[in-house]
Amino acid sequence: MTSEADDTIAAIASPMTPAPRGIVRLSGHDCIDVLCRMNVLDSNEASGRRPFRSSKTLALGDPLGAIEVDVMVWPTQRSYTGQPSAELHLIGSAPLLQSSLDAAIHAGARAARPGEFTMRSFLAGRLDLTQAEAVLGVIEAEDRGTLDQALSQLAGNLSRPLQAARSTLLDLLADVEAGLDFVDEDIEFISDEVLMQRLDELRSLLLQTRSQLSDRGGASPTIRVVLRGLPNAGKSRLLNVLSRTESAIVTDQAGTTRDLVTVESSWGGHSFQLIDTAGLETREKSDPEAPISQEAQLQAAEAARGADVHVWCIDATGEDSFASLKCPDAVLADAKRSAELICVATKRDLMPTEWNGDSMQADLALSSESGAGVDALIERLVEFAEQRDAGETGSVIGTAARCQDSLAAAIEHLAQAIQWTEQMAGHELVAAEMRLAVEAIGEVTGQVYTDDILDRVFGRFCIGK
Ligand SMILES: Nc1nc2c(ncn2[C@@H]2O[C@H](COP(=O)(O)OP(=O)(O)OP(=O)(O)O)[C@@H](O)[C@H]2O)c(=O)[nH]1
Ligand SMILES: [Mg+2]
Repeated sequence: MTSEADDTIAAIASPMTPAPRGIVRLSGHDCIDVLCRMNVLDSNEASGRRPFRSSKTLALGDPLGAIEVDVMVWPTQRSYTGQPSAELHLIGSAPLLQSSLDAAIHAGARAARPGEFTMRSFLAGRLDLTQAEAVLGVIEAEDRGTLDQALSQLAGNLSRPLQAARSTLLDLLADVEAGLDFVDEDIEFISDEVLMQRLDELRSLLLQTRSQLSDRGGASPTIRVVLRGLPNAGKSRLLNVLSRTESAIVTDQAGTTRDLVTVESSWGGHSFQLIDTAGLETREKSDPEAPISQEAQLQAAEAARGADVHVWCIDATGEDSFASLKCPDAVLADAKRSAELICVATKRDLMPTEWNGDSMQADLALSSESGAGVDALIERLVEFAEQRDAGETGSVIGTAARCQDSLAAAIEHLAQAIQWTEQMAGHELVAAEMRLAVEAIGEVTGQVYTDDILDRVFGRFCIGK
């Protein structure tokens, strides 16, 4: 697979469904020559070193004739794939895209295999393996939650700590190996005590990473549901009804809840953590309650930031509506990007029978007094949990599955290195285990790879990516 990394490859990089725009992508050392042979670059343009865009005509022969194309060229290694690359943008019609690809192949390119563009980017050091898998996750994401995970993986949130751990381990290994060279002179570059401590820290970090990955890959973690709204909206009473407990104090005085109240519940096989918060308010500085209120607001905001679902409560008997909340990005500005917003009209029993919450743009109306509508809220929560689980089959799961064995091996080699050190079995043995751990971590991020690993990662991509 890797030996052909210099070929110039071409593929249709946009969906084969009718669209205003479609893309044929090329990458490889002969990319510019291929474009010249297709007559979409002239000799002047072919010698440029800067990326450029040019409007051209591409002759596709009978019966299609000549079509307008926008040619975008990255003539040097400074491209996504680390090779001269180009894109032809044309009308997104399947026969035109196919004929343009045929023209590129006729001019000397080879049809790209699945994931070959991203693999080149990896081979050029533009992405590490977990980031390459995240590209797949971004392409395949069907909801904000999965997109969020994939973007965070693409940003290096998984590989950064692992690369740092590998680099620390290499430094420690250098110390241990330097000591081996001076063993007769009794020179020590690192004490056994410090070595064991550092190895143990690295082992803990890897254990933590592995458990994060298995959280993503296996049983879904608890879903955090935060209840928010103005004072007296009925948040605490709703928490009690949902959890069938009397965990939160309920009174008719606004500002009852101060500390967060948290209860666990389970519906439809999913675990939820329900969090009751202080009602949103701002108090005058002169108000003796102001400092307590301010602290309660901070706590509520913090809980909101970490929540998966926001249940926004508004008293149905009041004047307010959810209109301003309907743009979740505005409301959930500093909340998780994947957070769900459910707007709930409370105290439904105090409203006329025919009232259903539409007038205040509620997602649902309920009563903690009669229990009406509470099941509908629970159904919404379970639906969210199911969607999230269904979404968690993307690349991040792929990463989790691929990396479990390597991480387990790295953890085991570190444990063995610690044990050899403790038993004073000799630094040769310790160094050998550390080297194996370095290699195992490198398999996760891609410093160490085999054709088999590359096939597993890039074989899951579609052609053109
Ligand atoms: N009739 C009726 N009263 C309700 C309902 N839900 C809450 N209440 C009443 O509304 C008042 C406020 O309820 P809480 O649950 O304490 O309100 P809260 O939003 O937690 O208020 P703060 O903690 O002050 O922010 C209490 O007197 C509740 O009994 C409901 O569904 N029907
Ligand atoms: Mg309350």
